[in-house]
Amino acid sequence: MGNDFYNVKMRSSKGRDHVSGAERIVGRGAVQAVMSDMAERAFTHPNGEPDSISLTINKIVKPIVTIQALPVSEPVSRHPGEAAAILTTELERLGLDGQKILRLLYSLENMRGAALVHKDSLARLEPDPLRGVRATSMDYTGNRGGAKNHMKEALCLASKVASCPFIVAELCISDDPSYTTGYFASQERGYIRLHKIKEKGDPHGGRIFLFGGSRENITECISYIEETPVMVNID
Ligand code: WAQ
Ligand code: MG
Repeated sequence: MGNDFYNVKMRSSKGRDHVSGAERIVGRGAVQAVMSDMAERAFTHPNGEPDSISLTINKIVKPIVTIQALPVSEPVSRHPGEAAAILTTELERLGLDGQKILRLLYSLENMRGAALVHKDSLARLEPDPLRGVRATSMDYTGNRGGAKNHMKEALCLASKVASCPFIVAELCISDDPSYTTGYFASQERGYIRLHKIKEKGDPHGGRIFLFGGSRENITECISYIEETPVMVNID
């Protein structure tokens, strides 16, 4: 009992709009402190005070997988054109159609999750394309809670997604109008930060998980990304 771990999740909304979310994987003894920290994070979100905050606690029943964070690199990227050029190079290195994939990335309507896309046909593989696939059930070492740490949370998510054997790469643009750094990530190339991937003030964002498996692997891939508990060793 004392050795059980729990997935603690927070979601907040204002009217019908989503405001913020967060999750942690912690031992029984830390649950109470984490819940109070998350409620505070929800109340003080820069997008305004929510009128509804949900906190849920779920005991982790599957074994927790521990992985190493992807190595981080930071090439010079001074404007969206430069970021797009780096993305294109990375996609072409994988033998993929960089232009088409970028067009899809910039055309995604804000979703809760990521588009799961076949790397060659670019077919959408999610059961619900409006929602997308949500990477959840993960946390990273040294997480002290508090306000959203865009980079650490993204590195944690990207490391988990890249550790799925059917994913060849991920592309990400934040939907936060003031956060203009995005990334490209893959097991081979690591986590490549792309500053100024969009103009300041642009509320559009999105994620693409590029799938390289066969039809039979889709369910297993989604189940790993959405459900397998993963702890990412970040330091
Ligand atoms: N799983 C899958 N997709 C998600 C998830 C999730 N858990 N959370 C968000 N998304 C999708 C969704 O379509 C959002 O619109 C989009 O990603 C962007 O989400 O090194 O803040 O939470 O400094 O706005 C990158 C940090 C920050 C780069 C990314 O994304 C760096 C970020 P946001
Ligand atoms: Mg956001």
